[in-house]
Amino acid sequence: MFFYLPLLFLLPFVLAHDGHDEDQIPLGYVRFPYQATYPGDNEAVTADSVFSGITTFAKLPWVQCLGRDRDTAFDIAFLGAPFDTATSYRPGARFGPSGIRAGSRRLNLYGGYNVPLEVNPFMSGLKLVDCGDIPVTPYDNKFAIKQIENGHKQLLQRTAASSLGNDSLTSQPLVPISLDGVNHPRIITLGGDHTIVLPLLRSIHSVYGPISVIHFDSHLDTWKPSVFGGAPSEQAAINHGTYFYWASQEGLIKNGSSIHGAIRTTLSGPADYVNDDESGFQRIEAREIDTIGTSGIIAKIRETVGDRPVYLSIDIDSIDPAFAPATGTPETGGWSTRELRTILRGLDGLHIVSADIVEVAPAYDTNAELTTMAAADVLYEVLSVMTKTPLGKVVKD
Ligand SMILES: [Mn+2]
Repeated sequence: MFFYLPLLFLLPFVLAHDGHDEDQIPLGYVRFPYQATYPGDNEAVTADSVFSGITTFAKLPWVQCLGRDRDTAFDIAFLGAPFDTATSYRPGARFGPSGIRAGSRRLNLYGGYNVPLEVNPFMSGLKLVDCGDIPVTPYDNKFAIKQIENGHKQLLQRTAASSLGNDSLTSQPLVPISLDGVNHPRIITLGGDHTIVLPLLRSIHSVYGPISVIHFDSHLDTWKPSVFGGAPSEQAAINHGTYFYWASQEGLIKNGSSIHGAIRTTLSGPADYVNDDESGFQRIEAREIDTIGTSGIIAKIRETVGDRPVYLSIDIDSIDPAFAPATGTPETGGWSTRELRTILRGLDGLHIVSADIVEVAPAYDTNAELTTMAAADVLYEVLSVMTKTPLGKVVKD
């Protein structure tokens, strides 16, 4: 009898509740900020809070851009490139795209308004989507690099969903800055190890020609294959420390107007910097933040790039491992997450045609998801800057 007592206590409550429909909690009761709200989504009744549901970047709509939804136009797409078979030290960046998406869940919990930039990138009127991941084989680097180029190209070569509109200062109509005069969408790629930037720049080149690059990284990544990896084979010569060397050799980078930031790697010798110069890059070293500060760094970048179209590549290892430990080749002495975010906001007004964040290897992260959260927040600044500046120019008579 003793064991049945708890059940007897419960019985009256169960009977009282039965049949009273007005006591039922409606499925759609969860309201902002606990329900991800995008315009038109207010009728959703499935679990869709920041901590549940299907995880896309910032809970944006998932569009199968490379598959059955290929006719759906967009303005800015997040796209995963889960490739990590050209790393030199700790592998694992193939899990970067899913990790960064998990780190981005809370991005618009409070609405997504960016206070310093005075913009809400999620409410800018541009169509933002998560296109999922490019199919990438883990068995054949040459094939995988081609898959990444083709996947990125397929999206980049489309026409953007929204028109460019008029210049906010002169009210003149804006003209696209692409080679073919078409207003192309922008893609924010979630890596993957840094090698993916070679196929991404090949894709960028097909639409914009040789491009200025802003590259945040603790490493140069312009190393000659004989110096980085030793180049035992043609395939091994293309890796996450040499892809910029190859991009430069192929003429994908605009020499002299490209720049690295946060550099602090050791070198094989001073010749590495000579080779880096020849690859077309200026350099800002991580320690310069102690002398010229974030504003000095921003000024240097803007001076180098000017008003040219620019591609932005962010290695998570530009941030100090104290803030972002989950990466393939961590280097101490880096910038804080706050400093990198400030510098990125300083790019406001530049024509950033596309961007990436790479080398996020979630297996080495803390339980608090420091690195994937930092990666997502860094991309939030990039997205904010992008939504503020259309990829157009005023044609002067
Ligand atoms: Mn790198």
